[in-house]
Amino acid sequence: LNYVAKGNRNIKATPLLTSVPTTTAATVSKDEIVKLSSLQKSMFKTMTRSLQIPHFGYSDEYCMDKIIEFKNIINENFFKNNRDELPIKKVSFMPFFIKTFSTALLDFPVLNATIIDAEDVNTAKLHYRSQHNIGIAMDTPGGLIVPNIKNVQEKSIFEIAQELHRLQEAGKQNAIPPADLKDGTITLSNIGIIGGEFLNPVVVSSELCLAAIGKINRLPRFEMVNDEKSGRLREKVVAKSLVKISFCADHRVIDGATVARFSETWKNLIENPVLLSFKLK
Ligand code: CAO
Repeated sequence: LNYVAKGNRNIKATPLLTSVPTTTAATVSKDEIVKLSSLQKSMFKTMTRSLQIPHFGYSDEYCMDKIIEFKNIINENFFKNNRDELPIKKVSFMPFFIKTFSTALLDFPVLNATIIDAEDVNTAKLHYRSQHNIGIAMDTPGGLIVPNIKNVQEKSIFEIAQELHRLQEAGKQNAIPPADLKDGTITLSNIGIIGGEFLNPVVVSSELCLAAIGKINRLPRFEMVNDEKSGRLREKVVAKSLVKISFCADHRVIDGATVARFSETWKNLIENPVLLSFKLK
């Protein structure tokens, strides 16, 4: 995923070499052989390196109902009242995912670490990184690119939304500044904006963990409710907005239980965003 961060530092100056777009459907009327684009070359190298890492996957389903409510309140109040003065006009889901992810990460610093001197198990060390530079997989006209938002642990949801907007606008022009592509520490990928529920993500060699977000769907689930007549608890089918989250982690140093505990912490924040305010200074 972070192939651009590692390999291609000159995005604006490097037009795609292929005549066949990689991100949209194109009709090929006759057979054609084209060189890999510079983005594809970088992805080729980084992903080949990635697949040498023994990794594992983990998935769970999170309820989005309260984040949707939270987002709607912000969009209907904050943005409605200050619309003309603000650089962005609304907030999407991503800043909430990013902030809750970083808040959960504060209790699991190993997931934000990297392995150094990894060639030999006797010299290998873990570098714990205090900055949460969260890479955002971005679908741009030039292809997949992964800029990162620096120091998310110190940023508000509004600041994250502004940064994301800046990166998205630059991504549309294939003009993401090289500094935004460097020094990522962990990655989030929201594939659900396009479709699909699960992803089988691949972690890059400079990071230990990555999480992918699927499509938010309205689905029926059982819930325990108080029966008004009997006063007893009973099961009821209710509609919920649900999203599947898929993780990939480096199994050389991260175990499944750590990712499962981290996921439970992140899930709790997404399902109860009021908890975010408890640590506000
Ligand atoms: N499920 C359903 N709807 C979603 C969603 C999800 N998971 N994520 C976002 N949406 C909705 C938003 O709410 C918004 O709807 P409204 O306009 O009605 O509010 C709409 O989709 C557009 O959202 P956005 O453009 O504001 O996007 P975002 O901030 O949520 O995400 C970004 C930004 C950069 C993550 C996304 O545009 C993107 O590029 N995703 C693709 C990532 C990718 O390619 N991953 C694969 C990597 S492996 O090859």
